[in-house]
Amino acid sequence: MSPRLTGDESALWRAAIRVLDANWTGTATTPSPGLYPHQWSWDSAFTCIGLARCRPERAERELAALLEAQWADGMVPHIVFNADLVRKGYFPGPELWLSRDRPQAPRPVETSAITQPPLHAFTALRMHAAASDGARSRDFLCWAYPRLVAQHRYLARVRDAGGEGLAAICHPWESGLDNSPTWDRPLAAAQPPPTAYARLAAPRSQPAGVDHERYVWLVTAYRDSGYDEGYLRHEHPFLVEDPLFNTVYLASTHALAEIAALVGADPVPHREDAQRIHTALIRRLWDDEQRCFHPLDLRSGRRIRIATIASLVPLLDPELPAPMARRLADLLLSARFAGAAGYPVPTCDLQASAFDRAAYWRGPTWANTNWLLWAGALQQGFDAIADLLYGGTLRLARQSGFREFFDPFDGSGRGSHDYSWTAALLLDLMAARRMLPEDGPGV
Ligand code: 2M8
Repeated sequence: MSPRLTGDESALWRAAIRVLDANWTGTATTPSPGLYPHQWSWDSAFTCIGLARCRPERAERELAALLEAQWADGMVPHIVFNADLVRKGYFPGPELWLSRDRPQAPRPVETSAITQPPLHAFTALRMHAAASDGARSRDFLCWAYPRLVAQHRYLARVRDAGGEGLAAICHPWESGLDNSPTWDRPLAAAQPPPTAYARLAAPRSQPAGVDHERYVWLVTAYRDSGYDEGYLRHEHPFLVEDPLFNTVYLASTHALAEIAALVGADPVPHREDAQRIHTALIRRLWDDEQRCFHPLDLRSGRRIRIATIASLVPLLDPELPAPMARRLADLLLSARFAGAAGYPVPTCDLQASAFDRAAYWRGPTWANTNWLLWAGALQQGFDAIADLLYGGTLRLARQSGFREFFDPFDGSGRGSHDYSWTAALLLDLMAARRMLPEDGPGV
């Protein structure tokens, strides 16, 4: 008999669904209506993983809305703007990106012109695995497959600036971990000219100041090149190979091979791509001295040696050599990460000088990175670590609700309330243990 939810867990399940229902716009789930009122790329991927457990048709609509906003070159934008919102509801909005001026951008929606971790093929496969209507779900995969292939071709064709199979990111926003200390050095090296940017609007409080100005300047520099591929590879001042982005890319490439088999396409090219990404991930980003993965700054040619949550995410690589997996597990459990945090896993090494328990991606615990590590721990057969991450993440939501992020020492909630991926991933964690409410998952 499958385990059932306790009263407390049933309440959590229902509350999570209420959050996702409230954040639904009709085509997508906003990360949080107040702070992030549009559709974000990797938020949608995480949210669809949860929606697949309770609102499967809506998961398909959401992923479709994102893929319909794909650029002609295959790039899946990190934001799809909601045209119904008053302008300036979020800065920077369409007025910074000016996607409407670019022939390769979709119509009539407006989008950003950079991407985010490509979790979408991985998500589509999970949606299929959770589906009760197999035929319908396969139809959706048939529709999504060529679009996902185009997304991966874009990454291989345009972003492999290092030439060995990894995809480089051109902006901290593409990492998803915007103000991670990882980006401090490459951002500091990317010096904008003194007149490059006059503040257009008062940005939100986090991250603010000089970093935010650099973020905007990086966008304007890329935009002013006409979002040119050659400029991006050869001149753009920020270009980094990141282990989190590339592990997600690898996981999705494996998923593409499985999707190909399901829709009657050839899985072999995807398996070959996965092999190439895996080899490059280890060859280029494994730091034997520090015993974890670190990003490679393609502009300076140097590793960025600060341990963050991204250093641990390669646990999700199914072919990670066992000694490396063990070292990552040791680091994860050490006093630098889970071992000294009451509410693991902090997003930055607790012993790093840049660690800040309250500052967004510089230390707090996030549900999505916990979820990635949980999936990675299961992948490696580290069941005790998976249990730790499962229990810790549930405890955070029980104590503080579906907050954007959490203090890693006392579990208090920070950032926005009713944050979609926190709610969605809680649903997935509970469903993965087959803990479903008596009256059906969609209650
Ligand atoms: C945060 O990023 C946006 C820019 O993309 C922002 O700071 O305004 C990050 O947490 C990112 O990972 C997330 O996708 C986005 C929306 O939740 O917010």
